[in-house]
Amino acid sequence: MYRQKVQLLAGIETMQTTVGAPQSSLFFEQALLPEGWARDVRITIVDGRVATLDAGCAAMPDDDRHGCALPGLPNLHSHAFQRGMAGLAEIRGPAQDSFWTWRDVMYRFVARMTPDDVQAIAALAYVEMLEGGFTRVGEFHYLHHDRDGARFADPAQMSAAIIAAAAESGIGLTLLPVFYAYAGFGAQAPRADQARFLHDIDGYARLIARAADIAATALPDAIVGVAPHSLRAVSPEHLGLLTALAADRPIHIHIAEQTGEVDACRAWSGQRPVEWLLDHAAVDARWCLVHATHMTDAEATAMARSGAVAGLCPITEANLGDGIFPTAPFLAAGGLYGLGSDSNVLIDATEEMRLLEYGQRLAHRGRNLLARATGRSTGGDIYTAALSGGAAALGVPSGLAVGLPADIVSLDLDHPSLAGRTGDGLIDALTFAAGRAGIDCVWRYGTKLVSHGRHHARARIVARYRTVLETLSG
Ligand code: NGQ
Ligand code: ZN
Repeated sequence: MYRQKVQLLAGIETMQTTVGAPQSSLFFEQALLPEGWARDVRITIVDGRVATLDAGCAAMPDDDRHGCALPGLPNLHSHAFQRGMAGLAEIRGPAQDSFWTWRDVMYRFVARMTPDDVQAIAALAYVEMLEGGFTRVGEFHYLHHDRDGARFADPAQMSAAIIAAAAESGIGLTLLPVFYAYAGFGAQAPRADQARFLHDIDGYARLIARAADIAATALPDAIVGVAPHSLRAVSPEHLGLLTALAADRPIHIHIAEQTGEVDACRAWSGQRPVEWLLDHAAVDARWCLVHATHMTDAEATAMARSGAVAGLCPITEANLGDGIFPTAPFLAAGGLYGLGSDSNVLIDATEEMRLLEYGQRLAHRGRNLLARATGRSTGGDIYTAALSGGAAALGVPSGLAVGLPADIVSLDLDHPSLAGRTGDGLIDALTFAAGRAGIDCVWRYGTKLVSHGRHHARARIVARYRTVLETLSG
C-alpha cells in the first residue's frame, strides 16, 4: 500500500517533468535499468529528473559519454557525526572491549560538538558517500541539543546542520530525527551523557514539523521520517505514539544488534527484541529494522513477512563485534534488505556489499550465498536488493527511470579489474575486486558531483573538516 503510493507519486512527477527542454544529456554504452541491462542508453535530464530514457539509440554530439551506468545506491543508516571518530576507538582498554566500551568513547567524542562541527563532519561523510557510490542517505539523527543538554532556541538547529551538509554535498536526504527517552529497558533514567538526545513526545512532534519545513526549503526531494532509537530507549507507549505520528513516513529503529540487548529484552519482557516488536507494534512496509542481527529462524521469517526492510551495516557490525545477520531464513521468506554505513568508520558501498557476502561465507563455509538462484550473479543480486530495499526504507522509488531523480553512478571501465566484463559481471568485479576505485562519476539529482572518483567540493570540505577535528581533539 505504502510502496504503491510512492509509485503513484512518481507517476505524477513524470508527467510534470517531461515538459521543458533537456538541461543535460548522458549516453552510456550499458546501463542497469529496472527491467535489466540495456545497451546504448541515452538519458536526458530536466530539473534533476530523468526526462527521457532510450535504449539502443545513437549518441548525440553534445552527450556526456560514459561506459556503464548504475542507479546510485541508497545508504539507509548513517550517524554522520561518528565519521569524526573513525579509527579513534581501536585502542585496547583495561577491561574487555565491546560495543558498550566503544559507545563510551563515542559519547565522549560527541559531548563537545556544536552544530557547525556537525555540519563540517557530516559534509565530509556525505562527500565520501557520494564518492563511494551512495546517492541518498538515511540520517538517523539523535544529537539534538546543546552541549549541556540545554535546548536550542530552534529545536531543529542540529537537524538544520545535517540538512545544510546534505545541501552542500548534494546527497539526497531522508532525515530520521530520533526519539530517545531512556537508558535501558523498563524506562531506566537516562544517563548524564545522553542528555543531548532526549525529548518528550510533544517536543519531538515539534522537532519533526520544524525539520520537515527546513528540509523542504533547502533540498529538492527530502523526506523526513520517524525513528524510535531502540527498544532500550523508548517505552511501549512511546512506540505507539510514534507509529501514529509517522503516518505514511518511514519508521526506523535499531534492534537486536547485540546479544546483551537480547538478554536485557528477555529479562524485561520474556521475549526477544524482534519477537516483541512484531507482537507489539504495527510493523509493516514503512519500517526499517536496523541490524536485526540476533533473530531465531522464526523471527527472521516473521520479520520478512511483515514487509519491513532489514537495515544491514556490515562494516560497522564487524567493527563493533555485533554478529552476523541470518540471511538464509530471512531471504527464503522473501525478506527485503538495504545497506547502511552506520558509524561511518569507513564509507564505501562496494565494501558493504563485499563484507555482507563474506560474512555469510565465513559463517557458513559456502560461496555465492546471496545470489538468488543458480546462474545468478552475487554482486548483481546484492546490488539490486540493496537498491530496492534501501529506497523503500528511505521512502523513495528506485532505479533509472523516467520521472525519477537522475541519481547515477558510472564505472571506470579502464580499471583493470573491470576489463572484459559486462552487465552483472561488472558489478561482481566492482564488488569483489576493484572496490570503490572502480567508480568514476556520480550524478545526484541530475548534477555531476563526482568526477574520476573525486567530489568537486572535496578540497574545501576536507579543509574545514581538518580545522574542526583539530579543535575537537585539542
Ligand atoms: C548509535 N550505534 O545510536 O549511534 C548506536 C550506538 C546505542 C549503533 N548501534 C548507541 N551502531 O545503540 O545505544
Ligand atoms: Zn545506528
